[in-house]
Amino acid sequence: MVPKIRKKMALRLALVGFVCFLILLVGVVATHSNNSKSSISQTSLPHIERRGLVTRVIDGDTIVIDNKNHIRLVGVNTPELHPTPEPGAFEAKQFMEDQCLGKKVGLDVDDAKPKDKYDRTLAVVYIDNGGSWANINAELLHRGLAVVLYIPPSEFNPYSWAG
Ligand SMILES: [Ca+2]
Ligand SMILES: [Ca+2]
Repeated sequence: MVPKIRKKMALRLALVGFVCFLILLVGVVATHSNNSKSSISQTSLPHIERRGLVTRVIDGDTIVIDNKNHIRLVGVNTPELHPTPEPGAFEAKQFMEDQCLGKKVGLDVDDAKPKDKYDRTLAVVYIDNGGSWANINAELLHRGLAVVLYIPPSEFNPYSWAG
């Protein structure tokens, strides 16, 4: 009788141990996924009017979607690369490449002024962060990679992103 009871106890202990391990594992995975998302501010319900694949990053504030449409990020200005690179120009371009190049993005086109004088679409660019959207124009400001460039009329007030 005694060995049988011990066997039952051992089994029960093993089961409890396994359940503890599972709980721990779930906790570690949850913590990890939270950390990986916390770097970029999230917007739950942006107004996305168009979508496109980013095929080229020209500089920190200008991208090309679907190989043809030039998009100028509205409300912000990043340092120029040409004719001579200004301080921070490469950093801003690199950030845009890391965030959007080769990815599908959402656009909220400026209803008050859809294009600039160079025929580039003026828009807020949203990146898909696994189900939630991040305003990349605002992110450039938050990271100090861009400054506010507010040219009315505009649908957007970039000063409201800067805080
Ligand atoms: Ca610029
Ligand atoms: Ca719009």
